[in-house]
Amino acid sequence: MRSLRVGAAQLGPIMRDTTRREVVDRLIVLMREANAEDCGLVVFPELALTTFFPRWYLDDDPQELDSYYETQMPGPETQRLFDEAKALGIGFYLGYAELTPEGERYNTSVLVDESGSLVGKYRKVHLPGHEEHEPERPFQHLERRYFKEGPDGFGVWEAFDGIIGMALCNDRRWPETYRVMALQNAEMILIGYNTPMHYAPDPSQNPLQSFHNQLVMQAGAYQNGTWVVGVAKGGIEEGVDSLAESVIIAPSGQIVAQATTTDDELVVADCDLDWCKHYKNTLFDFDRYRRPEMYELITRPKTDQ
Ligand code: CDV
Repeated sequence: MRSLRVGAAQLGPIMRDTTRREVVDRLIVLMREANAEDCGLVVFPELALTTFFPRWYLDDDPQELDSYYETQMPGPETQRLFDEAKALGIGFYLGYAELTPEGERYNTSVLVDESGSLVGKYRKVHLPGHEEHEPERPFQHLERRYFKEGPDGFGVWEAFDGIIGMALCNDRRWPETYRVMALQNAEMILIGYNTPMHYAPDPSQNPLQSFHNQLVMQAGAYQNGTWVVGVAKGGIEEGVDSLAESVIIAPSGQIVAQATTTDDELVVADCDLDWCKHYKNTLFDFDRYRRPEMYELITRPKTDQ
């Protein structure tokens, strides 16, 4: 049995004036807690180093906007996290805003192994929200203004004695996110998220936030025979209430651990990576049962009946 004990390190709110140092302190507390529980991997949320700044239109203050991005990973403030991981011998996934030397901006995550070395980087593919200021909204969701769509797609990495994939927030709602990684034999998919309880384009979805969160990640896990670790930044951040409910989901689609608060909280589960084989070798034996030749888009002529 290849067992990986994983800690889903949910974060409560991070305010506009919270410093990186204060955030990294909180991440280190959670990392130490995960280590004390013998975790081999700890998973932090999307944009885990700052407040969720796409809620503001910041054209009047480009300096403030720039302050939310990392130009290096590890950088001056995050090096402590890498050092701590190495000292403890624990790996981590971390979401953050990336500003490249070429001036490109991405919503990014990294996977770091137990020696503190970078295993891989993922740049968010499905960017929700809008490009322009929409003052009629109670708050903005300007991911499409502040980030470029990730150009690299969904890769997987050999790490932690398994095959690990990464995604970010809105990606979790799209079946192809999981399927593209499962076609590369993903055994565990790590997903950080920031999900406001209010969805301005269609508030009828507001009461369904929790249901949809579980629906997509449980289906993604089951239909692809993979573990899914979904980790929130939840609670009321700068007046915006966001879903917490971080979860660890087995390849059966069952939730094996779930956060109970909307604050910093670690939930832990022993994840048997060999459990994936049950599904990948039976119901979801892709080589045997998938019919990709049937997946072409065909517009059929209208028939009489
Ligand atoms: N950060 C996100 O990607 N949030 C989206 C919201 C805006 C719908 C999500 O899918 O949770």
